[in-house]
Amino acid sequence: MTAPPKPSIVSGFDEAALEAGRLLFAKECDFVWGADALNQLPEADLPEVAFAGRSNVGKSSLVNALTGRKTLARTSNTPGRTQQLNFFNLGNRLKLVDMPGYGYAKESKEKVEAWNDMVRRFLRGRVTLRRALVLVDSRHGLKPNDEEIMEMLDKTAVPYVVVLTKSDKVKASHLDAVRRATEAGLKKHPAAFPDIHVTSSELGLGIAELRASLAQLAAA
Ligand SMILES: Nc1nc2c(ncn2[C@@H]2O[C@H](COP(=O)(O)OP(=O)(O)OP(=O)(O)O)[C@@H](O)[C@H]2O)c(=O)[nH]1
Ligand SMILES: [Mg+2]
Repeated sequence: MTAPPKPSIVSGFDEAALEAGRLLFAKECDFVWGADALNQLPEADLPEVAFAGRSNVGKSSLVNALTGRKTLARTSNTPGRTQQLNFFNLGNRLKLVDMPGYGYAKESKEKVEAWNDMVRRFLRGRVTLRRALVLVDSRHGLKPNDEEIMEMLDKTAVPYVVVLTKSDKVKASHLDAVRRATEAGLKKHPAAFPDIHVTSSELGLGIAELRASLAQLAAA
């Protein structure tokens, strides 16, 4: 008996798309600027992808995993590490925007509110923003503050995709349940892509597929 043909589709991405993602994310990626406020944003000159999600969900780690650089974006065990809108230029084709987390942090209430406000207003008003990634912890699934940000993105018609993070931390059965519950939860959100990405920045799972998906947004 002959072996079955090697599948050319990996989670909906064909080999050409995966290669386009690999090539894009192999390019130089430089930190451009960290904005403390919306009047300090860098020029809106490239398509942008924003990394949103609760504090500590793994936004900065995902920027590092995608770009293959361990310390490009600063990460920490302590929630509230990222305190600015941090812009990274990927090969002059795409900007990645690592954002402060919403939710909790060991900072004053005022500071956390100010970050939340900056994140929301950035997501609502940035003309070059092509997509938001809404990161959700595989252990916990969607939480009320994720719902809130998704409702806001629905209203402003910013297309977004949910990325389950830290999939290495849960059993396959739990992951499957959270994935199904999350997909069901997305049905009521018109601007959400129905398919979600399951990733582990630690193990590199789902990273090639996410690169392929983001490569479709990059400037020529
Ligand atoms: N096991 C595991 N740990 C992860 C993964 N991704 C991130 N972490 C850990 O989770 C913690 C938080 O990661 P960060 O990337 O700093 O999270 P963040 O969302 O940027 O957090 P804030 O900037 O504080 O909002 C760190 O200790 C990371 O090492 C993953 O895929 N697997
Ligand atoms: Mg961070």
